[in-house]
Amino acid sequence: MKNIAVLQVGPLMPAVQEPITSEYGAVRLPDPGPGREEFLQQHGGSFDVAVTSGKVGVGTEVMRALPNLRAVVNFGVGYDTTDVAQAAERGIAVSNTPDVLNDCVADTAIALYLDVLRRTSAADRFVRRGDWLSKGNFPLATKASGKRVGILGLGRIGRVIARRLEGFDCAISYHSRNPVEGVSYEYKASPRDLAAGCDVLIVAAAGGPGSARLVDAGVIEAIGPDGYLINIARGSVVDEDALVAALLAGRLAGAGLDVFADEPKVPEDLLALDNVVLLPHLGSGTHETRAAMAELTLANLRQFVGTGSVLTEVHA
Ligand code: 8YV
Repeated sequence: MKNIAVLQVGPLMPAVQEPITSEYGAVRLPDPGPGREEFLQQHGGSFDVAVTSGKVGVGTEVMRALPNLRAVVNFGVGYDTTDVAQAAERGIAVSNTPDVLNDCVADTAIALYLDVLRRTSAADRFVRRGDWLSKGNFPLATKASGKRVGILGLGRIGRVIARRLEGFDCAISYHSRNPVEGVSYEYKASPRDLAAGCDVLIVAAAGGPGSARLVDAGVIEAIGPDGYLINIARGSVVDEDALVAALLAGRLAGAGLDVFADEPKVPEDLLALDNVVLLPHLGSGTHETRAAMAELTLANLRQFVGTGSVLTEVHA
């Protein structure tokens, strides 16, 4: 096989960036701004593979400017930032890093679940402010065990979340594009039905055009003023303006969010709300899981260079 030319699109952790540079001579695409257009015009035709992350991806324009691209190797399970429709049309393989992050993203969902219902972050702020001394006992929270939990998207991560919630004696229902075989959880025909029948809605659906604003104002209303929303998937799956409006008006009891529509921007109105837990998209962010993601990213690249196909191919 001829020498493969590798393009790095966006920042990557050193465990990926260093080997792709030293072993494959990867060249970094200039970030949006001066020099990028010229770079793509001059060199775009020379790259076979792009290595990127779920945060940046290979979008429509960059992909068009790489006429000989044959693979996109994506660090991250989510690939909504990559134009997978164009990739499919052009026969470009796209790989992601499934499974290795299921535990950590599911753990993050559980951390948010417990925090939002039992109000541990709010209670921590209460202690630090000195309110325990001046105001006495912290207000009562909501029981977390035994709740009715709806999971939107019962894929790899959704199933691990469900398994963990079984340990909390929760009654689990779910909605996915199709019922999932081999699970005993109740299937609901729509996101709204799911929301209407649960105390806590956990969003675990993949991002991308097919799931944009699946959780709209009607779904949020169906969760109701005593219900909670947890999102560890993508900000795009939830109508963020509707969510903020519902939280401000008390039409939702609280929310736990690891993802946002326009990261790293978080709606200003949420910062003042004590019933909302805000995380900086850290779902997979542990040493162990990021190392496993790096390894799988490199394994996909190695496989492509050796055989012309990737290991964990995305079928959009
Ligand atoms: C990553 C993620 O932080 O894998 C994903 O889809 O959202 C996270 O694990 C991120 O996408 C890596 O760029």
